[in-house]
This record gives sequence, C-alpha cells and structure tokens, in this order.
Amino acid sequence: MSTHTEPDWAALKSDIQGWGADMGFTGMGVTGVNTAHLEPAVKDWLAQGYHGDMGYMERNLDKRFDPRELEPYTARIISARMNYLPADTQPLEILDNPRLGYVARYALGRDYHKVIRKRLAQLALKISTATEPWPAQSRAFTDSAPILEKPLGAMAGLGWVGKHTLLLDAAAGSWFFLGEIYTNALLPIDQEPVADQCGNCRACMTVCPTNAIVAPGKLDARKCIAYLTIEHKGAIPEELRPAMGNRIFGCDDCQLYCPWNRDAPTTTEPDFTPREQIAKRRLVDLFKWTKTEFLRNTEGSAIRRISFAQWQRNLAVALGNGPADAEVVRVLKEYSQHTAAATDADTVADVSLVQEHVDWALGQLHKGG
Ligand code: B12
Ligand code: SF4
Repeated sequence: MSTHTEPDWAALKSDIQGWGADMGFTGMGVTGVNTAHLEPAVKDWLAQGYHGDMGYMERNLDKRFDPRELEPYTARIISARMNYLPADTQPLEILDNPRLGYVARYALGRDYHKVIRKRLAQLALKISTATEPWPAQSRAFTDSAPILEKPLGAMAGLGWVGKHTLLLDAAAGSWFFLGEIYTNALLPIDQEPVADQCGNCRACMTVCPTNAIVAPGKLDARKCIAYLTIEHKGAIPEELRPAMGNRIFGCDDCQLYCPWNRDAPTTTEPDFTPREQIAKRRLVDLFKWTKTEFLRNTEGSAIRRISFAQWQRNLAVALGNGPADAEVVRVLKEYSQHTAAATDADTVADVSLVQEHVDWALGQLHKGG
C-alpha cells in the first residue's frame, strides 16, 4: 500500500499536455498497457519474412507485446507526436529531376532520435518533480526500443494506421515522428480511438514505386525504398533498382500522394530546418564527396545511420537511373580506378559493394545513351 498521497492525475495530465506543447510536441495521448491483441498481426508479418534482414524486429518480442516486460512499473504510456515536414522543400520537383538526389523529408534536418528523446526525458523529469513525494518512475523512447509505436499512438487517440501502415490523422496528416514515455503515473486514459478514414482510397498503394504495400496495412519492407536505402546493408536487388529513381535516402511517395497530407502542417521546429548541403543537391556532386566530407556534412543527421558505402551504393543506383551526362560517366569510371588502392578487409568489402552498383549504373547509362 502506498504511504504517499495520490497526485491529482487528471490535473497532471493536462499539465503534461501543456508542457509537451511548449516543448514542440504537436499531439499527445495516454493509453494503457494492453497490447497483446497486436501479437497475431506482427507474428504473421514476421512469418512472411517481410522484415528482411532487420533481425532486431524478431528479437525481444515479449517486450514488444507487453510494455511491462520492457519497464515493469509501466501502467500508462504517453504517446507524443512532433511534426517534421519542412516548408517549401519542393519534394515533387526534386523527384522529377533525375539529376538531383531525393532525401526523405524526415532526414533533412537534425536526427530526430536525439531531438525527441531528449525532450521526452525532460518531460519525464517534470512528471517526477510534479508528483513528489509520490514515487513516479518514467522512461522516454523514440524508435529506440522494441516498441510498437504506431499502434500505441493509435490506442492513445493520435490517429489511425493508414493503408501505408503509418499513423495518420485528419488534421495532422502523417508527417510526424512518434515518441513515448512509459510511466507508473496513473494518468486518465484516452478512450476514444480515431476511426479509420482511409475509405476506398488506395493512393499510397498505387503510387508506391516498388509495390511494397502488398495489402492495406501490410508492408513488405524488403521492397520498400526506405528499407533498401537505409536498413539494408548489402546489394540492392537489381530488379528493384530502376524503380528507386533518384531516391537516395528513404522514400516519401506514399505520404506525398496521401490526400490527408494535402494541407498537413509543416514543422516549426528549428532543429528540423533542412541542411543546405543535403536538401537539393546534384547526385554527381554528392557522389564526389570523400568519406571525410560525408561525415562532416551529415554530422548529427539521421543519414549517419548508414555507412559511407551504403551512401555511395544508393547514389550509384540513382546515377544509373539518370541521364548519361559525360560528367556522370567520367565520375563513375574514376571510382573504379581509385578503388584499386583499398587494402584492409572492411574497406575491400565496402568497395566491392559500391563497385558492383557503379558497374550496374554504367551498364544502364550505356544502354540508355
Ligand atoms: C521497422 C520500421 C520501418 C521499416 C518497416 C516499416 C513498417 N511499416 O513496419 C522500414 C525501414 C521500411 C520503415 C520505413 C519508414 N519509416 Co519506419 N519504423 C520502423 C519501426 C522501427 C518499427 C515498425 C514496426 O514495428 N513494424 C513492424 C510491423 C509488423 O508493424 P506495423 O507496420 O506497425 O503494422 C502491423 C501491426 O501494427 C498491425 N496493425 C496495427 N494497426 C493496424 C491497423 C490496420 C488497419 C491494419 C490492417 C493492421 C494494423 O498490423 C501490421 C502487420 O502487418 C518504427 C519505430 C517503432 N519502434 O515503432 C519506425 C516508424 C514506423 N517509421 C517511421 C517513418 C517516418 C518511416 C518512413 C516514413 C521513413 C522514410 N520517409 O523513409 C518510412 C515509411 C514506409 C512505410 N510506408 O511504412 C515513423 C512513423 C511515424 C508515423 N507517422 O507513423 C516511426 C514510428 C518512427 C518514429 N518514431 O517516428 N520503417
Ligand atoms: S516509403 Fe516509398 S517504397 Fe516504401 S511503401 Fe512508401 S511509397 Fe512504397
């Protein structure tokens, strides 16, 4: 039995929502820990092999299905969203220009993992202070633990899971990140789930360049360009390369063509301001970057989640999908010459990965022009 006076949970919840808004969160809801009903759909997804080589998706399933396995004190989950779409970045214009590299809108500014986790941790601290001497325990997450963030967000009333599998809201669209606070604070739960409003629309499914959305709400990640360019470490299957176009880090098509995103709010978060050296650059210039330039230009960005070899691999595919400009052909050919200098085992493996994609690109350009 607790010896401490119970805080006023309803008042605390409204305070948390106010603090969260001040910190830049654009929506917040509270849900309980009953997530066992998600187990069959996730297990089915894994059984189909849709996760590809994201081995971490198979691990810690007990924690994914029961938040208390991750943090035993958890009684409530606060789900929060933060908008990331920068204003005026002309995504369709970039996608239409095969000489430019398209980077997913979420990765144009500072890495959201750092931004969101830090703020949610500050919020968790505020909760502890506000409930004293009641012994609050909380922990903040964003994309950093075995958590089913989208279904939790849906349970907390932040939207519905669209056919593209992302969380979506009529007013907020889908250009937002999700993060959570697991807590023992007994905040009132948001009971009202948001109704699915996709209706008969299949825009995301038909526009997907690689047909990765195999059924409504079911994504074969192995075909998704976000997976191929970010998560996948090895060679990109040849049959998928042409459909990747100029997408060099992630993909947004299923969101760009979603009617609910037509008037979606843009971000006001200074940390998500696009970096000039990434936002609208010629592929050939990006391919010319040395490893040192890559590390410097992507410091603190989500792009640092991929290696330099993956970066060059993605660029080689995009160059192969573009026009056969003399400069492009020359730069690709030069790559083959300088790689002969590689000696240590890791570098040799990286170089042979990139080289294979460079050879493919040269073959494509030769065919085309
Ligand atoms: C693995 C992963 C990926 C993988 C696989 C994507 C996927 N759909 O699962 C890849 C690399 C492809 C990926 C891509 C992207 N990702 Co991602 N990803 C994740 C991660 C780490 C886990 C997601 C997961 O558990 N997948 C497993 C499958 C089984 O789960 P599921 O899709 O949620 O749906 C299943 C169940 O939830 C259930 N279900 C639940 N509700 C409903 C409702 C209906 C109607 C139905 C039918 C089923 C259903 O059925 C599904 C089984 O098929 C999360 C972070 C996290 N920890 O949650 C971020 C996360 C989902 N990604 C995010 C983002 C932004 C992206 C990209 C937009 C990035 C980009 N621009 O390149 C793309 C979008 C591609 C897409 N259409 O999904 C955001 C999404 C925010 C939002 N608004 O929803 C998250 C939440 C990260 C974050 N913290 O903000 N991602
Ligand atoms: S992110 Fe791109 S490749 Fe992946 S499901 Fe959406 S449209 Fe298809």
